[in-house]
Amino acid sequence: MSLTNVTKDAWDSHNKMMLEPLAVNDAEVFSIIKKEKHRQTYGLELIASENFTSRAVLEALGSCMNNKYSEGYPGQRYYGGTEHVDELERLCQKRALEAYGLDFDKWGVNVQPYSGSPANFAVYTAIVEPHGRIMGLDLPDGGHLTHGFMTEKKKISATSIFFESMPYKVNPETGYIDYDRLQENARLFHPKLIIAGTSCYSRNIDYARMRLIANENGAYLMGDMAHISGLVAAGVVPSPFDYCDIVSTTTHKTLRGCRAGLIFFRKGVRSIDAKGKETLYNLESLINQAVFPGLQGGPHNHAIAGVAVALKQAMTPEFKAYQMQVLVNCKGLATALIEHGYKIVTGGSDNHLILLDLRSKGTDGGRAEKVLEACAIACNKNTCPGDKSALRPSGLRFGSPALTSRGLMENDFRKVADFLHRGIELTLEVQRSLDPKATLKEFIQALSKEEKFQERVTEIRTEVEAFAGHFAMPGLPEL
Ligand code: DSN
Repeated sequence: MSLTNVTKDAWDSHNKMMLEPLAVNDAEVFSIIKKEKHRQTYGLELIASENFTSRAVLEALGSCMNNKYSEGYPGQRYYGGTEHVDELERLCQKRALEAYGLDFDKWGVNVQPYSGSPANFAVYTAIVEPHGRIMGLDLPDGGHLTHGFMTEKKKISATSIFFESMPYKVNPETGYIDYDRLQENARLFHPKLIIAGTSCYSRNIDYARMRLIANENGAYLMGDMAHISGLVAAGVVPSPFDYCDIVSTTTHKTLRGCRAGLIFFRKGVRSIDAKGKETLYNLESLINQAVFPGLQGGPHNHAIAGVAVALKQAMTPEFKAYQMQVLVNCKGLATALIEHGYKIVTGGSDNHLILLDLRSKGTDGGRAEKVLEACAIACNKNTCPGDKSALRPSGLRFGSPALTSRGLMENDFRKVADFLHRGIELTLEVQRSLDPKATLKEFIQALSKEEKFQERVTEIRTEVEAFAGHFAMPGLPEL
């Protein structure tokens, strides 16, 4: 068919289609989004890495900025028509540095990483040679995949395939990072990079101690503050910027923006030797080149717009109040669960999350997660320090950021703890009805097939939905 054969009707219809709202244009996708909106609104969101972003962020994210290619950096692009995305990217950089109180002469930032994992890989690509050595907190101990995760049998993360990874651990008795052992092992391993960051760790990191360990080995220290970046911006937890050479983060967890990543890097003098000779940082060009053209193509300008909006919000007194409440609510949740007889790893929390250790209760995270999910409570199973197998993690990770964004206060979190307790009690009941060796699949079958369990699920779920529906939902009104 040649272009001349396109009928006027088809062309008019095409033009109309391009202007239709989603509900009209694609009822199927619209209906899936509506279902997800309902799940978020009438459920209790306790996944520590999730949050509900604002209407303004979602509007920026859904804007025409999505349409623009702009490979390169402001002022040096491979495409025309980039004057506005240049302005946007510069604004986002400025706000990122301001939000963390950074001196523009001493720090720079790359706002193009698509998310946290690409940001971390870009840092390693920039400063660690292939098969160079990195040390990060082991994933079963609360670290992240991209901190070099591998098992005894297999290198899982690309960060352990392309770099040589030696993990550090938490003390299995206390749950706190074992800095002494990290120091001993670093003296043997001589890493090029040490990563101070976590995915499931409820305590503040001792950045000063990690700086000393890095210095002993001439290593770079990178803070991965993805989980706590909102708390850091509000100044309610210690800042990695005081001690690290590089800081990476996602922007959608406690920072409450859209999904993206940032890499902050130091500029200027790195060290001065005994004779007064200065060594300068060379991170800016290495990191910028690693992000683009090393690993990524065109930046996601709609995401950069959303991040810029979130960073503006992060500099307000309202944001600080929110982050303070995140901490209060998390402590309240921990206290209420302890009162219900549960054990919390490390005994409590300095930040936005807690890790519940279910070993003393005789169940595990996988089974409890399934029951809670059926009751409209979202959380995730997690290994606890000392777990023998990652296949049957014995803990549940809970975070307070998302529900705090909906306006829940400390007393509301007590009610949340009551729901969690009821869900875990039901988990134990289902388990007691089965052979002790029953698999997770058999557990799920019993839960979903047996009427007496379904009745209990419905009872809890109905109450959870009524409770959750009572709180406002940030974001776009309809979607
Ligand atoms: N997936 C995130 C978390 O849940 O912690 C980290 O990337």
